[in-house]
Amino acid sequence: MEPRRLVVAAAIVDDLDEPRVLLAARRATPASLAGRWEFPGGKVDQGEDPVDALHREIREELGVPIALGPELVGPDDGAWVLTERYAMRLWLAEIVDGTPAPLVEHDALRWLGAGRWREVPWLDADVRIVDALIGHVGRA
Ligand code: 9L3
Ligand code: MG
Repeated sequence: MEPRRLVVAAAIVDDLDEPRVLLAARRATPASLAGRWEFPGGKVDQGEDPVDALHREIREELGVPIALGPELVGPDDGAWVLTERYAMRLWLAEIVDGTPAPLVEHDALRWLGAGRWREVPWLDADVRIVDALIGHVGRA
């Protein structure tokens, strides 16, 4: 059995010190995931540092630089198992400059206000991470 491929993603919030608003991205591709919402991010390349990969992915996907806050450590060796093929690490983040846009594999972005972080159909694998994030920041 192959080890799971590592995916990195960002929980982009309005303010790392006091998160109220969370950025969700709607997948346009692949067809099996289209229409569902996720934390933006993607696969770490061979030999690439995970944090470097996250900055690269968010620049590619949303066109903006981010600053990272704490990692939301998962229950599976610190990661979040998504599927048989993928495990994910996720960091809180905020945008440093500019306005994000759905450039590559998303067709919509939405800022979810306080109390509304569950109000989009997240990817199945991301649902429990949203719940953990809400617990972590102590608000939704
Ligand atoms: N995935 C799940 N939740 C996420 C992200 C960024 C990715 N928040 C899953 C979807 C794909 C796989 O991980 O099956 C690889 O992601 P990508 O490289 O297609 O973004
Ligand atoms: Mg991606």
